[in-house]
Amino acid sequence: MIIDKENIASHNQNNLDQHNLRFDFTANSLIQKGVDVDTIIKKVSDFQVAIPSWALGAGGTRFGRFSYYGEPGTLEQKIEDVGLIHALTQSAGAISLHIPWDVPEDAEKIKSLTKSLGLQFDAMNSNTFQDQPNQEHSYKYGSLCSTDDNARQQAIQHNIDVIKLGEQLGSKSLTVWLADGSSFPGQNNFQTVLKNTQDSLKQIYAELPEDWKLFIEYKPYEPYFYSTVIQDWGTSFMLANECGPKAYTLVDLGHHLPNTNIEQIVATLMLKGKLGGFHFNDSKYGDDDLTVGSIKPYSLFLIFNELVYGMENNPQNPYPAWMIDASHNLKDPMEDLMQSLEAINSAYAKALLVDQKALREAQRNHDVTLCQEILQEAYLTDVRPLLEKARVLNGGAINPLQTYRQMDVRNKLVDERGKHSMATGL
Ligand code: PSV
Ligand code: MN
Ligand code: MN
Repeated sequence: MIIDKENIASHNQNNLDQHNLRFDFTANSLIQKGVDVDTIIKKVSDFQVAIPSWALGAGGTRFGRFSYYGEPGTLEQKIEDVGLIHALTQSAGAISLHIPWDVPEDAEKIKSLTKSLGLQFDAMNSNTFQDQPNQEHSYKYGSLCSTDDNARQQAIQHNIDVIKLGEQLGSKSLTVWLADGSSFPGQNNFQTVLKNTQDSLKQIYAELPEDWKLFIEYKPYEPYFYSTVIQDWGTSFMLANECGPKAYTLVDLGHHLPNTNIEQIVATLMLKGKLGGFHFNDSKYGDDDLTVGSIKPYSLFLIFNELVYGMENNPQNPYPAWMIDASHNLKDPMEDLMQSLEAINSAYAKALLVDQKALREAQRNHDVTLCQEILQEAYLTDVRPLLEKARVLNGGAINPLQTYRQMDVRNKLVDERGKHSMATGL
């Protein structure tokens, strides 16, 4: 392990005075306003976001893939990278695997490595959007929606196999994202492909262990450009309801058409107890998978405002599964993921600062101006010292990114793994 608690503690020494100064100022200002600062720090500490195995390698654009060196070439190395991020941030306590990219040679070994780094297994992700070498039936024209019974059956079986593997590892959920759709009008019969998808999901659901959840992702377009079978939250919600109580909708921030009111979708799903999971990223145009909070931080805050409200007021909704779903082709993925975690924790902490009582009162009085003021008051608070405190208390770095650079982690990984290692994945 390149980083241990002692290393981090010694780097923290350089930042401690600054941190204390900033923390005291922020905490005192908030306490004066009646905020329970300790509770906010505790909630931020408890908030753990999974890192997907495919986010540790350099993702491609449609036109090229540029390595950034020292990429994790094996599942063990991907897990170790998440371990590094978690050691520094104390907020990435889980990894999400994608099958068949991440099939372990020895599940027990992988399990104990993961545990030794303080990580858990988040949702398993199936892959029926690519044909694998030697695969018998092609997914070129769809998988769970396919009108080719053989391809459809093969895709169902793959999902069942992923559940079985997840059981060995100790995962508790399966996320299904389907590329299934069409690029040209007339290519698919909408009703047939939807019905096939529904039937397939029901067969997968029937194999789900009692304590597991099924997450159904939606996406309006891409890779196909005319229609996607599970195109929106309504379709996902309907399919989840058809499957049963262990099936939920999963919201991926990048899977919406521009200007969609995602916070309202969140509120609706939580009211109905069907928001199962969340994939964080940011985008300008579509499924851009950019660093969380890099384009629309205020939207992220508004989404968290609904998540916080939902977590406090909707016991019918289980605690959602959190994951970053990003792709990196310019920045070092580990740096990018740390920036994303900071943005997530920051939006969460700000949402926790919203004076819910005052907001309800202002809403009742139809004081629209005050409603906005209350949200802005929370959003404009600099919560970074609170996030630093949450990390320090758990043995993380006051400044994870700076510590990562000062420790020269990337170059150490290049020494260890070589320059041209390559991750399996997108
Ligand atoms: C494709 O859009 C995608 O980004 C989905 O969001 C999935 O969650 C991910 O790939 C992995 O399959
Ligand atoms: Mn996703
Ligand atoms: Mn996506």
